[in-house]
Amino acid sequence: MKRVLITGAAGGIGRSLRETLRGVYPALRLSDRVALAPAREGEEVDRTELSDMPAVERMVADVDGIVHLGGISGENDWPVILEGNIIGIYNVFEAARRAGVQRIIFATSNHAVGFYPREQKIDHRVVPRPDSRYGVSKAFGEALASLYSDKHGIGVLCTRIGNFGEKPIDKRRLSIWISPRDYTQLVRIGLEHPDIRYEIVYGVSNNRRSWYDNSNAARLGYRPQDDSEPYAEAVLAAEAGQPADPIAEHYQGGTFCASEYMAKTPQP
Ligand code: 15L
Repeated sequence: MKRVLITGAAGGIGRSLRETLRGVYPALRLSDRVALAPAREGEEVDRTELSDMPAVERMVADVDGIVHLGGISGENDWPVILEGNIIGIYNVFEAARRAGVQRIIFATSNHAVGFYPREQKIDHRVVPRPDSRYGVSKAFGEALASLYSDKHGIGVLCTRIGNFGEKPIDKRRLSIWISPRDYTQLVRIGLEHPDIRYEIVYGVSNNRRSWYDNSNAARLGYRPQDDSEPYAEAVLAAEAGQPADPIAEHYQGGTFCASEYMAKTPQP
């Protein structure tokens, strides 16, 4: 990997990877729709709207691998999701194919499978159960990645990210938290592992309360170093006595499931 592109580089994960991947590859190309801090040594800064195909083609020129974080990072109205996460990811994969890019790491989300109940441990083989239009867009991205892997030979690692941050912020996030250093490790596996064709892994730390069987990530060499448990007492104490929505509490996707919920009988 000589030149690695990060889309969505102005977001929380992008800003973190800009630091942790600095100097790991000879060139980091950082792109976002908004302005970024000026390039330092070993960096290139780019400004691209992912719905603009000619601009996306320029963005991917001469890169060996892409970490695709760009797009909308939560629930939104359909036109916004359509442009940012459906048209946007199509443009990235199609431009990558035309440019001969061999590797893509896709930042998919726990919300692609958010309607699994919390008592069920799920692995990378479960069918999608999106909990939002946002979750549907992530499931679409996973399917598109599968197509470009099978048909065009691009190696893709789909990282179903739980919640990225310095520490877990609530009870739900104790089960799905990922630390910056663990996510960096996963991204590096995606870029550097010699045999990735199409893989789904969970982007979570080694959390004792995890809802995921992340054996596929372990098979690829992922050895997460962090666990949310040391934060559990403080997180649970801060939440004690707060009213809990029964739908949000029942499903892994939490409030993404409860929002706009109208079904009379909850699915198991
Ligand atoms: C996500 O996919 C979002 O990008 C992030 O903002 C959080 O909402 C996270 O999921 C989560 O479930 O905590």
